[in-house]
Amino acid sequence: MDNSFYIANRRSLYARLEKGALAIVHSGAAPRKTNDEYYPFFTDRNFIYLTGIEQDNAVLLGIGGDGGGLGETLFIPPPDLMLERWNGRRVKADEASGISGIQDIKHTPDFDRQLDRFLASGAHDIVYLPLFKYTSDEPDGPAYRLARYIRDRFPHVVIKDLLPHIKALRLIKKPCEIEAMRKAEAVTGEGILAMMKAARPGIMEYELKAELEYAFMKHGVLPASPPIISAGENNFCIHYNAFRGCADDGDLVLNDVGAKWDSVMTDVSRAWPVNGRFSERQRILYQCAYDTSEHLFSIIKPGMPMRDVDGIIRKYNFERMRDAGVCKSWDEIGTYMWHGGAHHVGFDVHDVVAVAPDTPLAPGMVFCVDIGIYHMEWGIGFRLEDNCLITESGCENLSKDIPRSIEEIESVFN
Ligand SMILES: [Mn+2]
Repeated sequence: MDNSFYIANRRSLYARLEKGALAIVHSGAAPRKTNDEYYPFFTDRNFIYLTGIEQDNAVLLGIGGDGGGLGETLFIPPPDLMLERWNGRRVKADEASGISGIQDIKHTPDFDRQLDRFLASGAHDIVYLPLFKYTSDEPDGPAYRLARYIRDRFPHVVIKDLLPHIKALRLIKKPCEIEAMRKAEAVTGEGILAMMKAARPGIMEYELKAELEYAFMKHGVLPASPPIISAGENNFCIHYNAFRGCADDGDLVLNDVGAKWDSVMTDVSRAWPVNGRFSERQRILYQCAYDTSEHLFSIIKPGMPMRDVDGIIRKYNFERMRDAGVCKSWDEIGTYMWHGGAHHVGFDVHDVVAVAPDTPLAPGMVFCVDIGIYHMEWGIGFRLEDNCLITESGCENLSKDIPRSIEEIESVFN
């Protein structure tokens, strides 16, 4: 993505904050896995949204107000020939400046000194940090550690959460994000088609995973999040990740996968019979989900409250299942529908955005329309999940080209 995207994101962010308030965002570091081995580094999504830089142990220091980025500094790890020989090249100052559009590049070890100077000066008495934990008992990340440091050394400084401000920005996707998402959708489609084309009764889930990853890697693209590829009864584990099962004749294969392009993710679920033909019961249930999805894409438009997406999915799908004779009463629907159907997608696969149940849909939002049906008695479970872009007049299904109707799916096997 062009650095004008990151520059605009930072300007919008700084403009939301009090004049002189500091905004600090860390890129993060990979946690240790075992002995001297680390998990792969995954750049903090807010850091990359604001800078475009994939480098561990980097820090963005911005200053609030309408200054348009005056006073912002990016701290990157200094060149280190020995460490780079082992662990790979570090981003250099001129590259970092080119990618992010930040003029002032310094080295990470200078960050503490500069922060101390700023806070001691009395000119900056508010510090914004993105204070996010998924569970309250998880170890402190760099923002929490820094918050504690500031509280101990500079008790007059007020610490505020930067996250609501970044979440407000991330809610509405810019045209370049949507372009990146379209590319990611195309790669996602290639991955799913590769699996369908390789399929035959008896194929292992890990073989299908290899097909998906090979299709992605031909584009140098990584999965947005760990792919979910399961078959038969394994489809009843919503976040299944074992890949050891076998897709037997008569099984539905479930893919809940997405490619990442330029930091933008997709999240698409498809289900298809490993033998290429839907059974009668698979056909009944799949058609309910498909009709529900088609209905949603025909009515979603700006102004509709976010909660209605989930609500209508559940109600409409219930009516389809009732008409098909599968589900007798509304009270039973929870037996077959195990999860909600609408989460935003963007720089995160479950995107971190400012959205509440009554938030009206607005152009530029992208969220999943996900219909899951789990019929344990019949041994059939699956999801049909697409990525919905809100447009000026309605919505667009960004993943519509990936086979989704029964006819489209069966024709891949013919
Ligand atoms: Mn998904």
